This record gives sequence, structure tokens and C-alpha cells, in this order.
Amino acid sequence: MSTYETLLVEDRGPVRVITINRPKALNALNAQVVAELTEVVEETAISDSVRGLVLTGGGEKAFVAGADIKSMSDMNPGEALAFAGQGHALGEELNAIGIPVIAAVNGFALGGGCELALACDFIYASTTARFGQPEVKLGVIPGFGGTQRMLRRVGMARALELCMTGEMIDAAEALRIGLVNKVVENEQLLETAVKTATTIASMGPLAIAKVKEVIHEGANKSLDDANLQEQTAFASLFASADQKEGMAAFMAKRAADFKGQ
Ligand code: DAK
Repeated sequence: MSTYETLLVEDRGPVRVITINRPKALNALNAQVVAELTEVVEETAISDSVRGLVLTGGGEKAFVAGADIKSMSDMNPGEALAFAGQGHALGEELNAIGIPVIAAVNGFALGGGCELALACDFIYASTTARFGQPEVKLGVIPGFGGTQRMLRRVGMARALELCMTGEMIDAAEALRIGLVNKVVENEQLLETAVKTATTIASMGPLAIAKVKEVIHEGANKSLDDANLQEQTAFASLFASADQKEGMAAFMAKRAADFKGQ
């Protein structure tokens, strides 16, 4: 595995934990962090052994406090477009990788940090987590897919309210509006996210990849087209050894031994 300047990467069994590690800047996303995240996601996508990703923030205070305001402050529109493109590409890769990606939000998830969490399949938060899209306070808007992913995650009215007021919400409110799936104490956060990713890793890998593909792509399709995609994906799995193994194991009352084939 490569080494990174702004990330810590550790495999815990089948689950890769990526820690964004610039705690002095509250893990703010500059071009280097986004490039390194993209690299590790691409490296993971071709790994046979990694079956889940967990993203978290280094230090006590933040998941990611946003895009790096210092490096953005002098950007012209062309540079801003390139930076936004880099962030969007990362979000698309996190959505396209055929394994679960869980954000373990351990503090501030603001601006680009909230957008990064939204690009994950789902979010677990600690009781100390705070979410917000404060870009309007800086005279800009979310640029890493936040407006659209927030809309799809929590609905139009709440997305508009969060993106227009720039206000922060706490973990309990984030849970209430469906932005996060679960809230636990900080000490249990990483362990809880890794445990869920490990459970998912024991399922048929091809089936997990199809669940992810059908739900992510279906969100952007008509119901008819999305249902057709589901039907085709369901049928395609009957050509896999994993389907034979999963069903044979059920009938033999034993655990399935999936090979991802
Ligand atoms: N960028 C750079 N440095 C940051 C930062 C950030 N987003 N957030 C915090 N820091 C730095 C602080 O400057 C400070 O550094 P020093 O002064 O010690 O050198 C250090 O982290 C600790 O922060 P504080 O001293 O402020 O800590 P507090 O506990 O007092 O406050 C805070 C924590 C999170 C409430 C506060 O730091 C804060 O409000 N931070 C900014 C949050 C924010 O506005 N985030 C959104 C950033 S805008 C786009 C692409 C993307 C985006 C937009 C457009 N395109 C290219 C189109 C996305 C934009 C954003 O994410």
C-alpha cells in the first residue's frame, strides 16, 4: 500500500480505515488531501482483499471542517472549477466503488467535510459531531456535490434550509432528519463503523456491489428504469458461484463461503 502525507490508512481485517490527518487545520480539504483520497480509493477499488471503507478524521475535534479556506481564498473561477471537479470526481469514485463506504463523523463536518460524508454510502456520527453547509457565509455555495446529495438525503426543504442558513446542526438533529444513520459515543464510533463494514464484508461481494450500483444509479432514474435495472441485476447474480454457494449453504444449514465469483 502507498503511504500518504495527509492520510493514515490502516486495514482492520477486510475493512480499510482512512483517517484524514491534518488536525491542526481541522482536517480541511486542500488539493493534496483530495488527490490522496482519490488515490487510496482507486487503489482500494482494484484490491481483492478490502471489502469495506471507513472514513474518519484525525484528532479530537473534526471529521473535516471544510474545503481549505486558506488555499481557496485566492482562486479564480478556472481554478475553482478545477478544484470542484477534483472533489466531484472523488465523490463519484466513492459512489462507484463496489464496497460499502461509511463516514465515521467524529466532530465538525462542515462544507466540503459534510459533502465528503454525504458522498459516503451512509454516516455514523459521534455525539460530538456537528454538520453544516456554511459556504454562503463565505460568499460561495457547496462545490463538491453537497447541494444535490443533501437534497437526495434529507429532502428539498431541509437541504434548502441548511444550505441557505449555513447553520450547524448537532448529531441528534442530524439523526432526526435522516442525515446520519446512527449516533454513538465518540469512543465507540470507529469500532461501530468497522463492525458494520465487517458484517457487510461477510455477505456475497457481488451482491453488495449490485445493491450499491442499483441504489446509487436508481436514485437518478425514473422508477420504471430503476426497477428494470434491479430486475436485470437480480437475474445476473444467478450466473454467479456466490448465488449457488449462498443458497446451498442456507439449505445445508451452514455458513456461506463466498468467493466473490
Ligand atoms: N480551512 C482552513 N483552515 C481551517 C478551516 C478550513 N475550512 N477550518 C478550521 N481551520 C483552521 C483554523 O484557521 C485554525 O487554524 P490556526 O488559526 O490555528 O492556524 C484551526 O483550523 C483551528 O480552528 P479554530 O481555531 O477556528 O477552531 P474553533 O474550535 O474555534 O472553531 C470551527 C472550529 C470549525 C467552528 C471554525 O474553525 C470554522 O468555522 N471553520 C470554518 C468552517 C467552514 O466555513 N467550513 C466551510 C469551508 S467552505 C468549491 C469547492 C468546495 C467548496 C466550495 C466551493 N468550488 C471550488 C466551487 C466548499 C467550501 C467549503 O467547504
